[in-house]
Amino acid sequence: MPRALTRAPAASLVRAIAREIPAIRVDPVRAQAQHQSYVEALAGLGVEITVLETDESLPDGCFIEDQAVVHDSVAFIPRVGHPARRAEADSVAAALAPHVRVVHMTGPGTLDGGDVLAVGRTLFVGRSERTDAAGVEALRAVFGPLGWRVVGVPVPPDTLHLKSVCSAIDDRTVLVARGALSAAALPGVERILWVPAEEAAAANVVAVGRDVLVAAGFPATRRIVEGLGCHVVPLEMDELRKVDGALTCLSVFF
Ligand code: CIR
Repeated sequence: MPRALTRAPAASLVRAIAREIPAIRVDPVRAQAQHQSYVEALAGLGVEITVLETDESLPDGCFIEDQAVVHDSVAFIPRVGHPARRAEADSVAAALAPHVRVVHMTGPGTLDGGDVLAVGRTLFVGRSERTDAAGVEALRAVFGPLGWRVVGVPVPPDTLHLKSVCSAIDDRTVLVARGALSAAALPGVERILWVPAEEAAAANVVAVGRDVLVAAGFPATRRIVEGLGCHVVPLEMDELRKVDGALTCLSVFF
């Protein structure tokens, strides 16, 4: 049974980092409801969920994906790119420690889990505002010896993370927002499905087998995913999106 770690948004989400000041302030209660629907959807697909305690001192704490990269029973705990989010790591590492080997990033550099896209045995790593070359090297030092190919990918300047504009559906298929990346940026990926630019926010999906969580309100993306023979689970994400949250951000699978 797949397992995922999550943490519900705190009331302090109003102080979360946001690329743009949202026209309307984020409503934590609505964000909590959207998060709860996400957790219920994963649980309904047979994912065993561990929920970390909500912590008011961590406004971005629900975006747990950034704090750990887990593969082959190894959890890499990065130094994340935004200093205000570094206090989130300890509770994530502690929750994973009973289940996987935890390796902390100790050298220079930074990396956010939202920049790491796993496709088959390749980890594509966005070079972004949050992840630098040393961060990519630190990840390579841990996963390279385990047989992972680690490939750096430049992320467009106006984009938070690599996975803000793409995500994997299975070991050979990646959904990409048209105009954000070229196919050449993802060498070796067998099938790229292009989400229309106006639905770029929907390129971030979570696949659990052939069931795929897709942000609600993006009909073209839904049709693309259904065209693969997948079952789409639509989820309202507009509140979390105000503070740059997307579906993958809300969990760490381990
Ligand atoms: C941040 O700026 O760090 C948060 N407000 C959003 C993080 C989203 N995380 C992700 O896409 N993996």
